Amino acid sequence: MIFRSRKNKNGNSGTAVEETSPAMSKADKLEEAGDHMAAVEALATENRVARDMELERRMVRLRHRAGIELTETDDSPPMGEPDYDSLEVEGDIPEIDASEMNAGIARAALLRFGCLIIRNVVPQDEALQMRDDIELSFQARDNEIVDGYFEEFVPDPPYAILERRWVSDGGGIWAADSPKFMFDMVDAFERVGLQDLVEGYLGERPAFSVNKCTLRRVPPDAGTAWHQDGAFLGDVKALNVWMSLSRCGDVAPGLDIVPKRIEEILPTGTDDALFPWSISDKVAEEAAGDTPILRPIFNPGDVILFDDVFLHRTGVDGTTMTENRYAIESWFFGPSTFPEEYVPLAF
Ligand SMILES: O=C(O)CCC(=O)C(=O)O
Repeated sequence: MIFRSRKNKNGNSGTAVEETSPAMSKADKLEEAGDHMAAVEALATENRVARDMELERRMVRLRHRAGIELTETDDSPPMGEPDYDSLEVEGDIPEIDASEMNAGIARAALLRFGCLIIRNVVPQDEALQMRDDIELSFQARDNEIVDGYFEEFVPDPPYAILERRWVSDGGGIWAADSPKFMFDMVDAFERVGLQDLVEGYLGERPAFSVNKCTLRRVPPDAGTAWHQDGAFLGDVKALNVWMSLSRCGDVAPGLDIVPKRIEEILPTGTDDALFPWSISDKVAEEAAGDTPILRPIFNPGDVILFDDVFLHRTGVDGTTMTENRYAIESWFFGPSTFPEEYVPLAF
């Protein structure tokens, strides 16, 4: 938003009046014409030159409106083809460098091992900056400061937000509640090729959501529970891009994972399971069978991809870990399978 002083008849300055920036005017026209994502692009171009909270806030709103349209579809094109020939695995878990990443390898890895680790996806200094920004978002939320790092997103009716409290109690902030972070995150995902990878993997332009795109700050004594996200997402075509923004798995909580393809949703809420949707140790160990349960070490900017049937939990050890872990958990959906009670965003 530009503020310009309005001069009176004598040429003296009077009250300041608001004037819309050229990028905002362009976005207004594009939105009126129904092209929400072109409006996002116009604002993003301007925002890369001069950061502006108003633009960042508007982009979240436009992504939401584009997401509503995107998810009003019954089309479900086939998912990307797996490229088994390019998948070389040493050890128990497939791992590649960002320079090798593509949708075919990701599909092959998830179909064989349930997951794929990709190293160095975002440069470390950028990942650490994002870590600091997550910390600032938490501070803004905890001190009730509304400044672009944190402000609660209110969706267009009839969409409603029901479980924000549940996420914040679990050490998370929704990316949509941090317009500044959302801009940096989407920009980084686009720049490093994650957007193309997700689209190639799902076989269509993905939707993501307010509810399941979360910035995480996890302390060493955090709670944990084995789970498959499909237990509460329902029957979805989905991919989670989980990106570590600080070293974890040794000094800070990582992820405990069962690196094998599991086709079905396992029984939840049995034995010592903590929640109706979580899985007991007994069921998790039986499901793992001969597959070792791993706790990989991640550095800032590393990614693990997995889907809704992957068995995992937060990997905590209150006795040896001393630091918080920062990460992005971002779930992408084939639009026709978008979870009904979630609030859509276009990527
Ligand atoms: O970040 C964590 O510790 C948990 C992540 C998780 O459960 C998920 O990404 O589905």
